[in-house]
Formats: sequence, structure tokens, C-alpha cells
Amino acid sequence: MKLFYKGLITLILLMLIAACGDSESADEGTNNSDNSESNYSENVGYTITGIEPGAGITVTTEKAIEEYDNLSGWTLETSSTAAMVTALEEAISNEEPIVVTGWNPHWKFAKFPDLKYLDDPKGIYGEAENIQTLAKSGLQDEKPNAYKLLDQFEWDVEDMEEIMYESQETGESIDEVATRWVEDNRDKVDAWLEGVEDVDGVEVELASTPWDSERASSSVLKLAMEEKGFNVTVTPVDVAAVFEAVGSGDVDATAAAWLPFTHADFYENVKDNVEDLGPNLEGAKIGLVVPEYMDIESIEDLEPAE
Ligand code: PBE
Repeated sequence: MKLFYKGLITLILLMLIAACGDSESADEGTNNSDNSESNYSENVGYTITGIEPGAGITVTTEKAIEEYDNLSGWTLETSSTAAMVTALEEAISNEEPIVVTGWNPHWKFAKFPDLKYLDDPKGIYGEAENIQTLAKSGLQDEKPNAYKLLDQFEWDVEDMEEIMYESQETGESIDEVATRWVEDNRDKVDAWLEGVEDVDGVEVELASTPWDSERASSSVLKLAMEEKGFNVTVTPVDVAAVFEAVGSGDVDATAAAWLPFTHADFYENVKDNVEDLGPNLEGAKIGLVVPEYMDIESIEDLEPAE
């Protein structure tokens, strides 16, 4: 009998310990996820790590901070794309939280495969985004062969990312890698040149932005145009200046317009004075990007600053 009671008491004790253990770990679990969500926001100092002040994604992120109530009190810290990538790299190596402005095509998704876009239920960053070619009004009459080639220029996200990533990994310039890409992708390049007549040094000026994505597109476009005898200058300026230059006719065209969302405000100012030649790349994307290990999925999971 005594033994039976002893056994029973031990069993009850064991069950109690187990139950305590359970509830403790359950509590911990809840506390953790509660804390970690608010901690993410607090830990990042209610700050989004952005890029250049003049970028389209900077304007769009300012809009997002205004539109999402839960981003009240947040700031967008602008500096440069290189500084953003360094901050991202550091956070990832320490498994610390970080919220950055991110986009595709870009090599960061190949280099850091565990990144994710936060859902954007208000659609501030838009959905299907393209990179489009815009020509100055009257280009078709003035330089019909340049116009035709620009109009036929199109490629895929993978093409652009291949050049960007290879340049990043090997340290070769975008121009060097682009030259090889043009040699290796004759079919695509020949399709851009189809029906375009040879010219004798016709000057063409393209405005472009200083990001690798646009360095890559301007570079392959310049090489393709040079094959037909054009004398091409690529002028990298900030986004506002790209749109002004095409709108005023100071340059012939740009292949660097992210539409319909990222550069919407810039486009709006000049849309009556430019000709939209349509997408040269479909499937671009911008948004707020975080490492996978952050246990949040949506912009709305971020917490307002108190
Ligand atoms: N970007 C890359 C640019 C355009 C190209 C998305 C950083 C921007 O204007 O936001």
C-alpha cells in the first residue's frame, strides 16, 4: 500500500512538474513572439534603412509612412544604395532585425537568398511594375532608326540580374560584363536590331539613373546601337533629372523609367511631352524587405513609435 501511495504521489508530482514546464514554455512562447514583434520595431529604432534621397522608392516609402497608421513616428533614413547594402549585410551576419527599401532586379536577392518582401495590403508599392522606355516627342521623325531600335529593346529580369550579379561577384565593371552578355545573347540583340538601317554616326543621348540595373540596360542598349553606327552618350543623373531631360527634349530617350508606380510622380510632370515606348522589362518590383528570420509578414506587423 505504502508503495502504491508513494508511486501515486511521485506520479502526481511528475505530472505537476510536466504541467508547470508546459505552461512555462507556453508562456515564454507567447511572450517571445509578442516581444519580438514590438522589439523588431523598437530594435530598428522605428527606422527604415533607405537609399538615395532622389530615388523613386524613397518618395514611395515616404508615402507608405504617411498611409500606414502603424508606421506613425517612423523615419526613412536615406543615404546610398551601397550604405543600405552594407547595413543589410551587417544585420544578416548578426541575425539582427532590419527593414530596408528593396527592389528587383537586384543582386541582393541572389547574394542573400533569405530575404522577403513584406506584404503591402494598401498597395502603396503597387503590383506589376515595368521598366519602360520613354522618348522625347518628335524622335520618330528626327531619328527614325534610333526610335525603331529603342522601341524594339526588351529583355527579361533574369538577363538584367545576370549582368548585375556577375559584375558584383567578379568585380568587373557593368560595361565589361554587358559586352560579354551582348556577345552571348545574339538572338535577343538581333531582335532589337531587326529592320533598323545602318546610320553614319547619328548622335543619340540617353539619360539614365546611377543604379546597377540602369547601368546594365543603358550599357547593352548603347552597344546594340553602336553596332548600327549610332554615336551614343549615356548620361547618368538622378530620377527627377532623367524625366526633365526627356520631357524638355534635352536628351533623346531613357530606358530607366520604373512605371506605373515607382516614378509615377516624375512621369506625371512630363507625360504630355514624352512618348511612352512601353516596357523594356516586365516583372520589376519594389517594397519593404526584411530577412526571413524576422517573424513578420506584412508592413502592418510593424509597430508605431510610442
Ligand atoms: N530603384 C532602382 C530606383 C530605380 C532603379 C528602384 C532603386 C528608384 O528610383 O527607386
